[in-house]
Amino acid sequence: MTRAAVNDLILHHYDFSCFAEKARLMLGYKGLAWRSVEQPPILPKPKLVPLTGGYRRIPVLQDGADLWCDTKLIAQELERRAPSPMLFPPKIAGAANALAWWAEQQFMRPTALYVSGINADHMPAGLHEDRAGVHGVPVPSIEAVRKAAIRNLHLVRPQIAWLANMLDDGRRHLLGGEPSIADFAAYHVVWFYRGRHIDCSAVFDPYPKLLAWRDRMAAIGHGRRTEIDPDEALAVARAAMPATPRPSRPQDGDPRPGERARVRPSDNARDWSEGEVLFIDEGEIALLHEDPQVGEVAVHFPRLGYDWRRIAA
Ligand SMILES: N[C@@H](CCC(=O)N[C@@H](CS)C(=O)NCC(=O)O)C(=O)O
Repeated sequence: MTRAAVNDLILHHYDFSCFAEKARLMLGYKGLAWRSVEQPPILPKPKLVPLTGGYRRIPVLQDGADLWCDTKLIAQELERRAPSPMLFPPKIAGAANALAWWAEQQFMRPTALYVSGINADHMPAGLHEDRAGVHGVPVPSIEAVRKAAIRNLHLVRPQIAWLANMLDDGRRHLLGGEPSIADFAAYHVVWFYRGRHIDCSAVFDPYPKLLAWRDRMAAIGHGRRTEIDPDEALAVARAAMPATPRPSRPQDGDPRPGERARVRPSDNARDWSEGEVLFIDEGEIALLHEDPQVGEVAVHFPRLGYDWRRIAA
């Protein structure tokens, strides 16, 4: 089966998701057309989970019967399909990936707790309860959500100062003149402060260069977006076969193609997806999963930030 054209891409997302904003902006940076499926922000997600075999997070990229989970892998898939402009310029790829990892692993969570705390009374129904489940903690009282804001403000302020310092010499982007994956990863965290019921972006006011960078990133836009119904995305997967994978390069101890395995995020929303290993290398593991609604799908995960287990035959 040949790969579909770049504009056959479907993004499963919802508007206020910050990781989805990173994906939307990367699609815009690559100048791509894409179809948009709005998924619910909380469980149940009956039109997503059949495609992913259990993974519930947003965003997920789809092309036919192939699904890419996690924006780290979505970024790499977009780079393969549309190499220019680059998200991972070779000379700075290490620094860019490391900065992106910091932004998403350390800067994002206190940001979410700060912004959600300030907006505690204005979040969609059921969100606080759902996110407690995602993070495996008891459901907090609304008072506890409010109180988390001030504690987390003290954690985000020094990190905002780091970001501002990186831009202080007048550079247009974090690692030079052009955006890299570091900018997209840091930008979507900064984006999250804005546009909530109570806007929280005054924390950036002391840093005009950071604000100018934020506005430059926002101006990249989202590419060409067309809305489709979630059932259409399920029908697309049902009508297609997973694309032929690249040759695998398993590392020591890895499951081999053809073995059964399961994979889940190691940080939160730790729901397993299970299937036959279709592809594996140092950066990615793809499972062939079968679902009565969509038939066979290939569900692709990054290695970093994910656990896997072999399933005995
Ligand atoms: N590492 C993941 C993180 C994705 C993530 O945490 N997404 C949030 C939304 S911004 C999510 O899915 N929350 C739970 C949900 O929507 O069900 C990525 O890069 O895609």
